[in-house]
Amino acid sequence: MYNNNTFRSIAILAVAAITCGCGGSSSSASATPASPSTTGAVTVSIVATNGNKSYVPNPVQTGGQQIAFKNNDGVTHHIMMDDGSADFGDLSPGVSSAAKTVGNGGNFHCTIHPSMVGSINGAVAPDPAPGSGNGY
Ligand SMILES: [Cu+2]
Repeated sequence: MYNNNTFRSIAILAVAAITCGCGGSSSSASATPASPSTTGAVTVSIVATNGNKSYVPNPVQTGGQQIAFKNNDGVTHHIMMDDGSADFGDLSPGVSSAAKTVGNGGNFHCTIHPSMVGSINGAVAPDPAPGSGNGY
């Protein structure tokens, strides 16, 4: 249960986070988040913070193509291969990552929400154990 001051602080922080635009090197005034081209790549949609159901499709089949992630969720995600071979960076809502080569595949996760697991060219990554964070 929050009192009014706590709630107001959270609301102000949320607005600040949305309007900040921190970390971007672009000076573009466009209202649409810039997304790099993902032509020819397999694009994985990030749909929720929901264990191994966070991505569509999952598992991902690349057929040797590059892979990119598009954040169709409402919060920022940061996708990385478990083995560190590819890092797709911070993805704000609506933004697509650059397309990257992922070799023979493997498992990946969100560094912000470790319960968000997925797999490339393999079996479905197991849902994280209860208690591993983000409601799991
Ligand atoms: Cu995330």
